[in-house]
Amino acid sequence: MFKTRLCELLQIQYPIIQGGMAWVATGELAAAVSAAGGLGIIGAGNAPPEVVRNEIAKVRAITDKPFGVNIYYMSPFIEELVDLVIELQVPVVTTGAGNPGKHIARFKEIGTKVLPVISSVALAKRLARLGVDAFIAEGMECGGHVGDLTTMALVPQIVDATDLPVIAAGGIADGRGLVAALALGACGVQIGTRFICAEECTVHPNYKQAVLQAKDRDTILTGIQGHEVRVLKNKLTRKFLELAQTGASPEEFEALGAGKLRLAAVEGDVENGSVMAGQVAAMVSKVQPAAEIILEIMTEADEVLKRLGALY
Ligand code: TUI
Repeated sequence: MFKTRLCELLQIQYPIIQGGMAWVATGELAAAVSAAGGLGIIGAGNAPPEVVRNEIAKVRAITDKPFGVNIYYMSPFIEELVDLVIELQVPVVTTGAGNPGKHIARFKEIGTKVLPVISSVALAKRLARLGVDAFIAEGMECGGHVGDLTTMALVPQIVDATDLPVIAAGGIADGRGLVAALALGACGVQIGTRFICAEECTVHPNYKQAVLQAKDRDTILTGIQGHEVRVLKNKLTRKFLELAQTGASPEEFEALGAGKLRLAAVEGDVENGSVMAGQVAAMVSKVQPAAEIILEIMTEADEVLKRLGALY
């Protein structure tokens, strides 16, 4: 099977990193993905540092392979999380929903690789100057908090704007998506939605079922412009649509969304909770071990590459 620049950078076997999904990507999932040769990532979300410390310990109890922590920049615990990641010498940090600029020098000092998730060329250019190691270019097909551009449009523009490695995210669930990402100039992929249905993922079983049952048009963007979140349609998204009709304030939108990801992911209330998932949810058809997901993706990518090679 092939290797890419990403495998070298992160010291991993396969060019696949797992999305750092808040409340979903716990130590168990991250450990399984890393042990299988990808890069597992703990989604810190809004969790307090002691919870994240515990998730890191879980990973290290299972594997000594590299892994990462995703830092969500709207978390109330940003500074404590940065301190924790540095104290525990976490090999890789991915960042989301904000600019990690002021922390990059501290991560670099101890050799932690910094991979910001970005959805615009402007941010890529700014962060490249500050010494990040690679970019995760996330298109709006992804689940959760989204930017404006699709993966197909965003990835090549980021590739052209920087010499750093680019990882494609959003709309990728299988080997075809991985090869497409490579064609766009990426050196790997970040996959979230398919890993929700990994056996080792500790999210509530109802959440996995909701992803398994999703059809092509079952996701929708909720929230106010500039802060849209992609989720599976349910009772909560109908309430969001009703609220939009009334010309509600940003505060009212925020109040409707508060705590709803936990409600779905932990409590299993997938009707009133926020079931974040990408447009590829319909391509996820079974619960299977993380290692099997990775092997299937790599085997399919090999086949696709051979099929394309045969065109010559
Ligand atoms: O972070 C994500 N996706 C997420 S975070 C999340 S947790 C959540 N929970 C409840 C409600 C809402 C969210 C769910 N999904 N993706 C990474 C990402 N980050 N995409 C785009 C960005 C981004 C946006 C602005 C990165 C940087 C940025 O910087 C602005 C600036 O210039 O400072």
